[in-house]
Amino acid sequence: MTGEALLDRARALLIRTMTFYRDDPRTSTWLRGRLERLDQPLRIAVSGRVKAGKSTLINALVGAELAPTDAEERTQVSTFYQYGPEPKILIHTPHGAVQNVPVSTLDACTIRDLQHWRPDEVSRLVIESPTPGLQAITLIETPGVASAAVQETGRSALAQILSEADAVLYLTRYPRQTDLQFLQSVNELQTARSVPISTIVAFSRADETGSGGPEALQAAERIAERYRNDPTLRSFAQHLIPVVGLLGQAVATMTDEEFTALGNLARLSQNDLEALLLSADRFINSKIESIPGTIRQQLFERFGQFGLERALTLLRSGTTEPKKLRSALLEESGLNSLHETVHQQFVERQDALRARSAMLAVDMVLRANPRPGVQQLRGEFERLLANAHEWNELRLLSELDSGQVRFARPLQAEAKRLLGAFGTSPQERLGRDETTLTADLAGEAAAALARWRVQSVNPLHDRIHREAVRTVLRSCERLIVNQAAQPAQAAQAAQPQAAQAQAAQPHAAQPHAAQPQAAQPQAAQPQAAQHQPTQAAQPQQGRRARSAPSQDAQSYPRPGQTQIVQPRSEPRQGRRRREEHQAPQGGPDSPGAHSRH
Ligand SMILES: Nc1nc2c(ncn2[C@@H]2O[C@H](COP(=O)(O)OP(=O)(O)OP(=O)(O)O)[C@@H](O)[C@H]2O)c(=O)[nH]1
Ligand SMILES: [Mg+2]
Repeated sequence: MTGEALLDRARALLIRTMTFYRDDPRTSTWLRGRLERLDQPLRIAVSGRVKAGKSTLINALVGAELAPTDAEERTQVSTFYQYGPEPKILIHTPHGAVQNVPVSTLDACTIRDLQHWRPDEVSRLVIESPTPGLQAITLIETPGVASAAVQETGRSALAQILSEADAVLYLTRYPRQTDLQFLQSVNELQTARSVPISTIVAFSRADETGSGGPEALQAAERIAERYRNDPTLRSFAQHLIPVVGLLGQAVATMTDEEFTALGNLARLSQNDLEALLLSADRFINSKIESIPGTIRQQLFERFGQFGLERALTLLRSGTTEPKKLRSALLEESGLNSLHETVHQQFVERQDALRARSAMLAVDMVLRANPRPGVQQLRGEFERLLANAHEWNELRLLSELDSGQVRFARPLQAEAKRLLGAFGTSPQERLGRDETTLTADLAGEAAAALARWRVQSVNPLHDRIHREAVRTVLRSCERLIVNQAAQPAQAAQAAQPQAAQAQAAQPHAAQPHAAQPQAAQPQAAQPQAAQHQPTQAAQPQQGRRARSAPSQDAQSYPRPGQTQIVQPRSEPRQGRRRREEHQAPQGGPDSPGAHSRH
């Protein structure tokens, strides 16, 4: 079952459940809302403790200053940032009324005032904006975990919002007990037990780690690495990434005036610059004719000390083109890495994540509103939950990360890669780059299948490991089936050209009909396919284009919007290689070997 087929089946079950409850207007209306959401952008909840930097990171991800940021506790109301053709604010009351606040522009002050309402007066705010960064995803900022707002209304309101999200981006400056409890509670939602909710943890405000300064990010990376090995945290979240949201936000929204001012600062003498950067006061209030104090203050507030130091160091070492400077700073802020992971783990898996949300809705209704005849729906629900391969993959990835399932080196790393931990395209699953020929991919998939077949008869594996091997084998088989479909497409695409060539040269060799077999994929590759850089990403693109009509996943905005061109394969490959390099030690066939993320 592909992600799309899975989504279709989940959608059909949702519709059948809606029909079953059609005499109950409240339930069927609620289900209709869930149904409509399946065609809307993916919803990602941005959650975390008070002042973790949620609003700042939302702005950095979206590439616009939409969410108000503040040093005081402000965000009391769950706030949805979603795409809309015109700026609009919708206020939802706890009683279900929706009020439209007419606005011509979305300014932080208006949103900030509304966010300060009590949660029993305003249950949620919906901010619609024509920002391109919101075309593929909707971001939901929840009130801070353990904040006054959450304590007042109990955790149920927060749980409600999280049950509406397809995935969670959780921010913490340093994981504590409340963070773990919170992540645990998210995963204890009933359907989540069978299909873990996709969660990424960002170590936010990483520039403040330790005593701050230039070494802060390395210190944050060391802490992240420690937590990547913590089985408790890993069972909730498979990805932990240090980020400096403040720098990401500043770079993603940097103006020409700011860039010019940074350039002027970089031209000061080393001594003057060092003296300036000693404190905020000196930076803002020292007398420098060429750079007005107001712009220096703006730079300090928006970039922070760490961001300024990094920007000036880069400029002084010759990175003077705006595009290159932005790109380098986004890399240093961790935002590129976060974007990449959000893309891999959420956007590329969006059909499976949406299907999961649909299932969660069905589950909630069947539990809350049982009635005679519901058993059939429950049976369908259980079957779909048990049989969808995408969920088996997500489950197994979580088990591999938490240490419940451990394969020996290098199988652990290979299993994760084949299951799509580093990207779900055939190239990424097979650890090849984007230019790999279809024939090579098919050969690689067949080799992986053969390796894992050996594991399927390994007498040392217990039941849970045998099941895990079956899931990996299934992923290999699907890769082979997908690759087998490619030559047919390539051959079709090549037909007009081949016909022309034949007309010109009647004796030219015809491409063979493409009928590769799983076991001998190379032998059956048609010539046309050999010259195609892989076509494998195409079906995925088509799928995404349907789910997010206005922007396909290829153009899913990177931080800073269009300015940043990051070669996607590089960071992924880099991460994959790092993981494989760090793969667990142990005998090749021992299921008890230790895993290391
Ligand atoms: N140094 C530094 N400061 C940051 C960073 N991210 C956010 N901040 C600052 O931290 C404060 C809180 O940031 P917000 O983004 O408003 O945090 P929040 O989690 O949305 O806060 P609440 O919604 O009120 O819980 C602001 O003063 C931000 O400027 C960062 O990466 N580095
Ligand atoms: Mg906030």
